[in-house]
Amino acid sequence: MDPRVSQFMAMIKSRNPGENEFHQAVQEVAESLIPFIEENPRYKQAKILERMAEPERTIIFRVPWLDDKGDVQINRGFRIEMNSAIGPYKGGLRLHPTVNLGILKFLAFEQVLKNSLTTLPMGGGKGGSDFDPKGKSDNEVMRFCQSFMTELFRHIGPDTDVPAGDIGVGGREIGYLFGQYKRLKNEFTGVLTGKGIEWGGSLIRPEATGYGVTYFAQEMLETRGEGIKGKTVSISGSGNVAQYAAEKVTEYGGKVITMSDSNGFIYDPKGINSEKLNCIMDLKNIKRGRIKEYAEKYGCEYFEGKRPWIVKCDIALPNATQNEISEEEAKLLVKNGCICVSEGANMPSTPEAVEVFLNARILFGPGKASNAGGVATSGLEMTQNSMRLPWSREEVDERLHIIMKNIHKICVKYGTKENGFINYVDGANIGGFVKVANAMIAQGVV
Ligand code: NDP
Ligand code: 2IT
Repeated sequence: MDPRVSQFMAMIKSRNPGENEFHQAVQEVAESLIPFIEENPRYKQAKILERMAEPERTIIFRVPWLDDKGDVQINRGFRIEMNSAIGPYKGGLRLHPTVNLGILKFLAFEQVLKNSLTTLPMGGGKGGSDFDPKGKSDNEVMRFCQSFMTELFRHIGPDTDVPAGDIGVGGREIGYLFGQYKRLKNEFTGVLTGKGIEWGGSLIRPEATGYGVTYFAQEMLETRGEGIKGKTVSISGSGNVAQYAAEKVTEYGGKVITMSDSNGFIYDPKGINSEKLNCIMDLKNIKRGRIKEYAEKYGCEYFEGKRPWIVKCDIALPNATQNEISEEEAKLLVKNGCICVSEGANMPSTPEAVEVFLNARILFGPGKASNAGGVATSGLEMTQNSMRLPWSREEVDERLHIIMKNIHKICVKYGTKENGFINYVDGANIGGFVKVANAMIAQGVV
């Protein structure tokens, strides 16, 4: 490792002990940025990277609520307000039993660079709780969300910090959170994104991350004269991002052959067409069931406890969670002929897997670039809320598509190497950094 990176990482690790995912995210960025910063001493003098790795504010709070039996439950709530140099803090809320400070700091750190790449005026933040929505009734989820917002509301606002969804937070949860915020503040504002269409939401926001990840894959493929049409595509996850990635891939003429949840994956070599996808949407969004039921219904294979990367595909879209592609799985993907990985999840590839993809010179789109369509469309929701004027489906989708093309261009600008290879990791890290860094310098030591 570059000794400047190891020195920087030693400082990060000693200041943030035990926060492994945060270390991982910072290190990946530091490896791209430290050589760039050496060439641009004003960033070094102003200690921009050191400042970016320290949240502006971290809020941790108790979330007590009553379950359906009347028993008291206690969860921990978080909001990391990472960086507001280019706009209000912006980023999702995650509800999952694994949530801890280190995971949310990694997500908030990534979010700052991602939001900058969208070209919209949004700073970065992330929050959530170790609450597990699985197996909870709607009423329990509502009581949890109301309690969570009863503390969070004093820290957020449409010009301060604008949360949205992430794992375990979709339309239902945003509804309960919004209702409680409005009640506490007596204000109807665009304080959250991912709202329902009847009460300030944007068309295409539910679809945006999955569509964006597909648009980004298509852009990458076009640099090599290729496209999604006719390709086999492995998708992990079966939640918000996975569902709409599957929809767009199918629309582009690709064949989706896998989807998964935390228990295992289904392999449908005939392809998950739109009718079958509707069934998955119903299974996951309404019945809140397991992906295994798809295999039973359509008579295809189900692999319990396995991830989809063991089957042959042309394109892989990891859309579930962090560190879901190991080094071994990355090697298998490459060996089986995979030419493109576009990350819908945040940091789904381990550092070793990323190295495998880059060494094999395949097209690798890191999450902060390829999954930025979700937050970008949240930015468009904020714009519509400010204007008090909703846009049509076509208008929002077109803007999303243009933003994804622009992010691709930024990656090409900052990531193209002398031999012509586009390193999208460097491109996204440097491209996202410059705007935030310049804003921080202009605003002084704050
Ligand atoms: P959802 O909660 O809608 O779906 C998550 C999916 O991933 C589910 O299929 C879930 O399975 C699976 N999953 C979650 N945790 C794990 C785990 N530890 N191991 C295996 N599978 C897991 O979330 P989203 O689709 O919104 O988010 C997916 C990813 O995309 C996350 O990394 C998120 O940060 C990222 N992302 C989301 C955006 C958005 O707008 N929603 C925007 C940009 C990125 P199960 O049901 O069994 O838990
Ligand atoms: O990781 C992400 O970019 C998100 N979960 C979406 C955040 C947002 O504010 O829409």
